[in-house]
Amino acid sequence: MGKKADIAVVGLGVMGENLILNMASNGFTVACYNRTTSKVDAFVDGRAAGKNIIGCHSIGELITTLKRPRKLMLMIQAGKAVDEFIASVLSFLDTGDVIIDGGNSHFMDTARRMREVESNGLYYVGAGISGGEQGALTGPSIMPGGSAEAWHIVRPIFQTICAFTGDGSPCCDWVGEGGAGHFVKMVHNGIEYGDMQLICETYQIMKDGLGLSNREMADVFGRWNQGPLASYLIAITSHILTHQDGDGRATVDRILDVAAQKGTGKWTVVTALNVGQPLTLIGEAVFARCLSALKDERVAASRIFWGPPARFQGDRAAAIDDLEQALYASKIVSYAQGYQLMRAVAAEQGWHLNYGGIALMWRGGCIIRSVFLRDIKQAFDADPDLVNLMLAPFFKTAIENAQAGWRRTAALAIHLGIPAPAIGAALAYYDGYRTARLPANLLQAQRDYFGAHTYERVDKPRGLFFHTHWNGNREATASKTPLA
Ligand code: NBP
Repeated sequence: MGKKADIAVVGLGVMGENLILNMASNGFTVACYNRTTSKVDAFVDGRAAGKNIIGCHSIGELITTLKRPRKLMLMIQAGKAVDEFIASVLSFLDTGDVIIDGGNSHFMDTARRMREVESNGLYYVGAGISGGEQGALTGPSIMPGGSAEAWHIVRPIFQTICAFTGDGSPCCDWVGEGGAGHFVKMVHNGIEYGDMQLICETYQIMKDGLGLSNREMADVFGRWNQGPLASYLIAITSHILTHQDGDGRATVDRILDVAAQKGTGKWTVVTALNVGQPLTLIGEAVFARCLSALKDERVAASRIFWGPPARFQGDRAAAIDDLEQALYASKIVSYAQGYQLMRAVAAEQGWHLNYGGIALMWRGGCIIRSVFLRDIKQAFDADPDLVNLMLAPFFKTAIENAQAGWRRTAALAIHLGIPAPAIGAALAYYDGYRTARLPANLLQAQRDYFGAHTYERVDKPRGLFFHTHWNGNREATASKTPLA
């Protein structure tokens, strides 16, 4: 028997192949297997040639190739495939071996799988991985969670192959029990949806409202990338806007305006709805993709409905400065909402999430990497129990400074008839959050009127519920429990 492998990776898709090459270039010996075994041969003879990568054609062969405790990492399609693979491999493994799922699995599936795998004497790790093809090859952000005992087993590999921040901190740390790693990765993806939608809204306001050319917009995004908005997504947006097809025409102008989605944004919003958290910006980002998909209806409606002529008259440079403020403030709201969701789910699941550590993991390697995450880390390091990111002194001042431009941008979009749902949702959330008395008093009255659902009163202690006979005598009656 030849050299034993440090880890096995199952699945030779885009992510699997590149992670294997990353591991091998960092000195690890990697065994690989793929359901369609011809891909193993193609990989071993191609990109993996001459490297410490062992191609295997059966699960049995894969397992015997591994050092103990065995580490078996799945990089396959999320869902049924993961359950089927786990079921097929259990009988080959021994106590103390570790199964790692590096795909985009739902965190509740991961929690369930961890229980099942642990009941067989094995450990289970659900590791969210972000960074796409390039990140997998050169250093992704890795968010592992699951069986706590497995962390010291997988840590030497994960904290070697991951991305690092400028000061040398690994963008990988233990997130928590059960599905915590995949949950944090899911929220990362939701935030990615929000960041992308916000950038797209500023693009449309600049293009259709201010009449900027692709070149001019590329320059604006390039300038923004030098300031507090500096991030991977702003940088690639600037690059995309300069890219031309072979005939010299802008590639972006030829791309169909129908957004696809794989579901992690939707999962994030559904989770927020399940725990009653106002994740409005990411919700709008998901729905904006849904609306974009109604292309034929939109084209037909564009011939039926009219709005204001989207022509801007005024100071373009000042409007662009306002847009930068709107984007920045909206982004603060988006992350504030994302962190609120994490707090709520952590409380429900009994996780002790390290919020500053999560910001650190997202600082390098992943799609939402940005300068901004450094400020978030500092805010949570200063106050790990921060109730809302907007309340951190740094972000409170940032929102105060951005507020006037943010409001002008939202008003401009409405005035010009350009949809900016994420910017608008962010501002509405901010205004709602800072409003001591919302109109929910009237709403409660309506519920009590038509359904006798009861309400609490401002002139009585909390926890006492009243019902008014709205069409009869005007005296309220009290009870200790609300009706549904
Ligand atoms: P894909 O998501 O396209 O999956 C391809 C791999 O899954 C192939 O190896 C395929 O084997 C295998 N597979 C399938 Br499909 N059904 C299977 C089954 N029933 N049993 C065993 N293997 C099966 O690959 P990917 O884009 O590399 O992504 C891998 C995971 O990482 C996914 O969960 C994805 O969501 C996640 N992820 C992807 C990215 C990205 O940028 N692409 C980023 C972060 C995370 P075959 O060759 O025999 O069909």
